[in-house]
Amino acid sequence: MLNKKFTALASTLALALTLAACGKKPGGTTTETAAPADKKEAAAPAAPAAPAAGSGSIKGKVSFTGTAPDMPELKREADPFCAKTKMKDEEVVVNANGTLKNVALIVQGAAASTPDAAVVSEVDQVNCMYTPRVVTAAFGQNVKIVNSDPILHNVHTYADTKTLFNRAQPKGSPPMDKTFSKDDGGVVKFKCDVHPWMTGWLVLNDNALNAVTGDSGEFEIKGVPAGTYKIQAWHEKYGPKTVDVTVEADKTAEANFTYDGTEKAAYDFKEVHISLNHPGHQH
Ligand SMILES: [Cu+2]
Repeated sequence: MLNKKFTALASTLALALTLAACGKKPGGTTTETAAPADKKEAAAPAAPAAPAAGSGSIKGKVSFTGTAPDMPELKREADPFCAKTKMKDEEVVVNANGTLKNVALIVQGAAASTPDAAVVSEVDQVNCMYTPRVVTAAFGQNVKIVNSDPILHNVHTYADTKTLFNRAQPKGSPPMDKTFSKDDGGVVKFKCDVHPWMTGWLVLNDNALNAVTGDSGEFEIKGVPAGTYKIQAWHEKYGPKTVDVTVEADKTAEANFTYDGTEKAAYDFKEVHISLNHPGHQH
């Protein structure tokens, strides 16, 4: 998957940044520099170049303990093409295993990094729905917006209530390549003025150490440089939650979240996002 591609790349960049920033302390203190015998997953490709830093993974699950809200059928009759496919409102999707879908997870406090221009996050418009509904990207990373439908959509993006751009994308048009900056905030909302039910979300972060939950409610973020971070979960209706996690080289740390359905997104995600970043992070 794309996510893996840019996660791996981001980790390489992050590692490089870490090394550049910290320098190599000659004869420095032995922090958690893994003793060679400790290396269980020696197959990890990132290891050989930088034995002093290393990276691990973060794995977790987003549980939902409340009553799953109804998913009303969307009224799409106004457009004959859209009307052909019945769709439900996916603002809240509770999975069969009691987990929450479409929750974005971002690693805060890791070195800022933007993946190579070839690594893109993609949002498609399929059957008059943004697909996937929630995507993540690093600031400055390419976001490719595709229209696979045989009809006109217009991509209207918002930071809170402010329009970032609003562009028609008629049937058969080439994908739009866009990048977003820190000034756009932590969350960008996608709407279509032709089809008012269409909603999508782009969650942005300083780095590409991001994930979104799917049908299992689980996530895994690989290539996280060893260190302590805040992992932030974000759901469009229920808002952000944060967990502290320490990642050790070649190990998998756990970060689990629980929503009970009483939470409310205050749309102050931007503020939360910025205040939780390390003070010393780079742009
Ligand atoms: Cu549309």
